Amino acid sequence: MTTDLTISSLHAREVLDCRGLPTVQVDLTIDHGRLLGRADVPSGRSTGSHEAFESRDGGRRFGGFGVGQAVAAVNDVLAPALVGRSVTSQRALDAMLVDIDGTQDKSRLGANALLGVSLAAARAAALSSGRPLYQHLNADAHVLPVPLVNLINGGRHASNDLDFQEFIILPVGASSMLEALQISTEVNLELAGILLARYGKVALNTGDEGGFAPPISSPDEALTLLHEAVDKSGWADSIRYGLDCAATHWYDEARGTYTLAGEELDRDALIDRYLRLIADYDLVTIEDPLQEEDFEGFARLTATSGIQIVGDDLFTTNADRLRRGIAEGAANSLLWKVNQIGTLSQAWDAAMLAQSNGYSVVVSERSGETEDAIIADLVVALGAGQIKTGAPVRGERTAKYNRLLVIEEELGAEATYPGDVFRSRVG
Ligand code: 2PG
Ligand code: MG
Repeated sequence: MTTDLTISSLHAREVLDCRGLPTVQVDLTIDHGRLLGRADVPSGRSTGSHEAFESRDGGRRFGGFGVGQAVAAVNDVLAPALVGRSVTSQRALDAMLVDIDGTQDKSRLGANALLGVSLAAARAAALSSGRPLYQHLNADAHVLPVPLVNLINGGRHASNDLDFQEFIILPVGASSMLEALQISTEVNLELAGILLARYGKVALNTGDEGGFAPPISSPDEALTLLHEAVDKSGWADSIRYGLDCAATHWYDEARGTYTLAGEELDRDALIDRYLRLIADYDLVTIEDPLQEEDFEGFARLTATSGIQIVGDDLFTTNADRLRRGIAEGAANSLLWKVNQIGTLSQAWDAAMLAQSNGYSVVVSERSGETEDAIIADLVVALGAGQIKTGAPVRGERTAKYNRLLVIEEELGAEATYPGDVFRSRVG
């Protein structure tokens, strides 16, 4: 019996994310309701200003964070238009979504409405093919990602005084996803012990992505803590370090300066600071070192640092902004978040543009996630070789890691863990 690929029903509801805030969940069925694709939409806290529009209701309900309007957009606008259409071509379906919305930034219906439908359709189509999503999207998919494991949280993700948002370890010396998680967990346990001994119990509070949020303000201190934990764990040879500075969020636009741990720095002084941190702490990747409009500063740091410089707020998974970055040599890596652009096909195109221009791609969670693990399939489908999905704790983060462990097992001998060559696509 052949599967009927036309959409038989499309329905959205509000569910809660890991912050306890509402988000959109979409159910899309095909084959006369027999196959159900379901997807949840994530949400950022330290968002870039060029991200697609996220619809929130405002008012008193859920403190203003309700997504009732986005849900209604799916149920009342998109469902009548899409039921009876096919999920055979993701590209055609996504084009329809963009058309129906009719705005550049998806502000009529909300990117959170559109993305839920886009991802649910991809899941339904994969089910009809009888293959897991990563394989449905790329029959040759076999590259697991090196995780950029965020063990210390700061910035908007934590209630401490660290300006940088994420202090990251990369277990590049692991030989598999499972070993990468083992190493990361062992380091995290050592880190907990060090924090407790040095600052007391308060230091074991965690931030939005499950990393510790100790009461410190100096980035040197945070990086030293990571190094100490790694040394104690015995894995020093297997680990490199990274940062997401999310610099837009501690940049003072009026003064044109950054305030880092209480010290006011202009752009060039901040770049010098990064060069020192790279040398002192073995950093191999820095995300958003400068504010989101400073393409020139990104280009300068990219040229002088020799390491991976990732554009998140800079690019917002938007091919137009990435094209400008490529032309100007700003960054050499794209942070890839599907909800920044709002459809799977547009995000996919941005990743292809990056890869074909020698930019690496780091698939990323949002700070507001649910137990939906779709990015695990997407990172393997893209062969991106890098994923950022928080600390190895808490259900909304471990859902992604655990899905990667299943994929690694499914791929068996085919599975490739890129290790040291995480920057080059191993596809
Ligand atoms: C980031 C992300 C995810 P948010 O800045 O890279 O780590 O944070 O989802 O809050 O934008
Ligand atoms: Mg970021």
